[in-house]
Amino acid sequence: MRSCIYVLGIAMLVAACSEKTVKEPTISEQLAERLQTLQPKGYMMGHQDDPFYGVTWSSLKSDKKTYAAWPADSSDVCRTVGDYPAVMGFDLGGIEMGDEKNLDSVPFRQIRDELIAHHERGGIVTLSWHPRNPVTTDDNGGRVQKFPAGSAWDVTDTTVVASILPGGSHYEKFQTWIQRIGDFLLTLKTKDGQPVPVIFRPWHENNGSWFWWGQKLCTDNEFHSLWCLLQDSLQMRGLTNLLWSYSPNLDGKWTEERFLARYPGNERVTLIGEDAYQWGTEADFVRDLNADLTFLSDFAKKNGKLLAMTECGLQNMTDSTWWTRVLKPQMDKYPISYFLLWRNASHEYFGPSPELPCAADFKKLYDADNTLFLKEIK
Ligand code: BMA
Repeated sequence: MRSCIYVLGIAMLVAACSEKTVKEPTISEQLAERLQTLQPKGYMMGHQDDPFYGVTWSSLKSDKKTYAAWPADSSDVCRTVGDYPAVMGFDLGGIEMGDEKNLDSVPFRQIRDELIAHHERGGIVTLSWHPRNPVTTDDNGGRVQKFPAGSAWDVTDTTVVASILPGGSHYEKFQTWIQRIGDFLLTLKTKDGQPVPVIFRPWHENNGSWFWWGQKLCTDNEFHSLWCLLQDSLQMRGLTNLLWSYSPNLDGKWTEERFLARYPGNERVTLIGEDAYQWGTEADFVRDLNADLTFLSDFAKKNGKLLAMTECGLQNMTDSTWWTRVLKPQMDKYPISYFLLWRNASHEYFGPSPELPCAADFKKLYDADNTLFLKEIK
């Protein structure tokens, strides 16, 4: 009898252990594993708003009911090199108001369709969110009169973050905003009902002071509370398909102490990003980028995090060899998963287009062994 109980005990223990070891990874954990596996092969190329508009075309000008008639393969990256970006980025600014279109006039319906389509063709998707200023925007969802009033860039009021935290004057309003973004995120499912994995990158560039959640606009504690408020609310709604990316801006002067002051914590972040544009001189950009990527790659390695250039570029490609001459040599030195060039609008573009002088350089970038486009990650 005693030996029976002993055997039963062992069997239960083994069952419990194997239950633990076979626990299915969540959708975001599977995405993290995919990124880990791809990283040694090189870094993926990403582009914001890639399927919606380019330097010379736009699907948004067509009637909103007929947008589906727009060629489904429209993409400046694809038109230039014959392959899609591996990563596509989209922005949810405006979802908080219940708007039909985002801040760049892309219908959310179209964002959902293209995001799912990119996932289904084997690509990776990332979402940013430029919510309006909850204190200075009006409640009616009316377009603000004069930019940046009421927008994410409205930094006239330094009490915004405090006011949307529990007990704050705009807490209820922000709860509605979180509800709305959650509602949208919950619709990101494939035809057979599987949630689409998404790299989610809220409250980005928070070490600058150009967004209402920026460095001089809230305290370290307020920023932490803001991060947790959004993350906990979305996780409570079962959104386990979000891979959380913490993406400060190009800085050049990180110290561990400064970085940790606003870092949400290892249990809250899977990917550490860097938003890095060359706004000034090439020399300054290269210096600051290397300083940051040295610090961030070291931090990411020590803490088991992924690393990426979550936004980058040179506005309007004023130097047509910038990608292979300036950007690539720096990225080659660090274990980044991807780099995401910002959007190609007619007035501001960061990606290639066959009509532009930079197209030849982009083809060189495409031909390099360590740059990964869609076909190479499938
Ligand atoms: C900024 C600019 C804006 C745009 C915003 C959100 O960097 O490109 O024109 O509205 O991103 O996409």
